[in-house]
Amino acid sequence: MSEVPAPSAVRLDRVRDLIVRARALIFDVDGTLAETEEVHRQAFNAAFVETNLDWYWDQALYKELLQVAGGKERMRAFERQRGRQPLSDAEIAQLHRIKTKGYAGLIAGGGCPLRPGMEALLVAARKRGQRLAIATTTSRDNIDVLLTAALGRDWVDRFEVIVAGDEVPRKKPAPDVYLEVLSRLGLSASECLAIEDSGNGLVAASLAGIPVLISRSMFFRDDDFSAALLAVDEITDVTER
Ligand code: XBP
Ligand code: MG
Repeated sequence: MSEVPAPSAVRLDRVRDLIVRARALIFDVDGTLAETEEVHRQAFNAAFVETNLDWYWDQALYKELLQVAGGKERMRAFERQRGRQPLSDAEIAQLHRIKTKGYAGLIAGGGCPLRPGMEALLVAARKRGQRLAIATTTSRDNIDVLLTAALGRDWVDRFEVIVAGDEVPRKKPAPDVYLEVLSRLGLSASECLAIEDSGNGLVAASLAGIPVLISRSMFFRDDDFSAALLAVDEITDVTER
């Protein structure tokens, strides 16, 4: 990947200003709040073993498959690639339930810490009176197990609006989850700031008209973030002077 030029001081200041002025900060979950996709990958592979499927997703393959948002949709896309006898929707749903249970066990067992600077940003935003929301493709159960481990049981009190993947008709890169968050907040897109990690997330928030700050994550480093306000390696690159 070609070296990405460091953001200019002017651009950094502009984004810092937007972070503190936005009426609401809207957070993606996987890859953004925490580096969870490696845990998801392990949970998928454990589910394939448990159901005697001869599927195995190594990191290179998972990186490709992650272009498809949504675990059920990702398994369906993988199946199409293999051109084998398709699983029924009920079998895919059952496989996803097993995977989700396994993910919960991995997170509850070992946890997956929030990325550097994320909790401090949540605390600072609340102190400034900013409204906080979540717009994610994953399930509410997965959000709960991750943020309970990372922030404690009262994590949910920090977020005024939470919209999960299956609660809207279309997953990212469609804007549905972000449009639903804006509607429930009663705010316009330009009053908010979305914090994301992937190209699909950038497209989804941008289609909803929301400015986007990217915190690059493990599997999406090579995505095109040219439409973002700014792309940084860690949120601390912009929140900590
Ligand atoms: C990332 C996703 C999810 C996870 C797996 O969501 O695309 O599908 O990879 O979780 P985010 P599920 O929008 O938070 O980055 O198996 O529950 O889909
Ligand atoms: Mg993400």
